[in-house]
Amino acid sequence: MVSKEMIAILLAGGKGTRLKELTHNNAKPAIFFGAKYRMIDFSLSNCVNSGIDTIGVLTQYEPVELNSYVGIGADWDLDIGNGGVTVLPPFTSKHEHALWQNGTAAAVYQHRNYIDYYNPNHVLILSGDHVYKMDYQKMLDEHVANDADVTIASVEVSKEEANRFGILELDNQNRVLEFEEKPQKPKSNYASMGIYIFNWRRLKETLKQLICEQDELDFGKDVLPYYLNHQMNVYGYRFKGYWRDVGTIDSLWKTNMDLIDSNEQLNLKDKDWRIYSVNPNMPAHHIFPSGQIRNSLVSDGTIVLGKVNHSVISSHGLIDKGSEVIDSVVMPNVSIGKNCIISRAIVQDGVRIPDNATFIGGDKVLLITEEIITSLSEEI
Ligand code: ADQ
Ligand code: ADP
Repeated sequence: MVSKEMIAILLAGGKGTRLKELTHNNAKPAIFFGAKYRMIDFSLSNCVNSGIDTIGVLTQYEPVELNSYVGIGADWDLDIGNGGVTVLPPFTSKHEHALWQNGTAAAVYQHRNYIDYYNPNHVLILSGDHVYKMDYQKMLDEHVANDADVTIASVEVSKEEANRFGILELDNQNRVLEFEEKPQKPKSNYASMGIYIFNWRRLKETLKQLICEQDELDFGKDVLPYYLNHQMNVYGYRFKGYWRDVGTIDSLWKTNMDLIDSNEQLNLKDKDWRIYSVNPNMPAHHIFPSGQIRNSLVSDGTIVLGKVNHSVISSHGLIDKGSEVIDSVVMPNVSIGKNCIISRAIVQDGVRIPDNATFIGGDKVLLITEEIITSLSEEI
């Protein structure tokens, strides 16, 4: 077995409660995005493009769909011998106290044998629900040059959203002076991206010790504060590109809309940094004579007889005659009947909207689910 310089662990087990029904029976990283993708495609593709060929995907919450989607990783060119992508569910053994992995760092510690198998110098920790393009190799170069114990990727976020992130203060050498996980009153809007490179030996020793002392172990809440309190080398990596943590209905909608409105920020046409996805193998989308599409993304197999404006429409959909879809995100396998109006909404995958329905979102984006359609038809 050849030792690897760095392998990646992709945390894909969170419940994602703020995405409501979209995550009822589907893990957050398996959620559809941008007409062609699922959220996890971004982190997996970034790994492949950065030359990282070994990725452990830690699952926990509703992993069935994620499992079948990732498969053996062939769609990302990760179906290789020594490494590739491995979906790692929680397990019990005579050494483990519990099946349930309480917190992100506890989950990583449970899978230490997987990591040890590749004997890496460094471990890259990723989330499955971020939309971005990033070269992790550049971050590793800085991590090694600084002789860091951990390097935290960081980025500027909007002031209004700063309290949903870990907030950092860096000095001009990029050393982390302060870190606060989701503070109620953030001191700045410089945020942790939840992406870390750890020296593996150091991390394993630390987790081994901490796991005996507490039931729950999170990177943001526990491990980073511990590193800082024990004067370890904690550095930040200043990421400059487009990055979004898609954790709420509003941010999911906005990030989809960014693909139309500011597509130069996250250029998905870049041949040097491709975002791979599982191809649904469907015929081309078909716009009938009554159909009209403006300023929108429309994926394969979708049939358009109505009007689509400023929207993101996934594969295998139907937008029937007389209907209008405006400022909306439509997930795969959705059928929208005749004479409907859908505006500022996200339509969950598989939903069938009956004829003559009107759904108009306001300041808060509307999530149209099967439950909503069923209750509507019961009222009639
Ligand atoms: P959050 O994203 O809120 O903040 P957390 O809930 O710990 O952090 O989840 C991180 C990732 O791990 C998510 O992708 C989640 O789905 C997954 N996950 C959670 N528990 C898991 C488990 N037991 N097994 C496997 N996967 C699990 C973090 C940082 C912040 C930072 C933001 C940036 O803590 O400091 O600002 O990320 O998005
Ligand atoms: P959100 O913050 O939108 O609810 P996250 O994915 O960030 O979603 O995870 C929220 C919290 O739920 C995290 O603290 C995570 O540890 C926890 N969690 C992870 N898996 C599960 C699960 N299967 N059931 C309940 N909570 C979970």
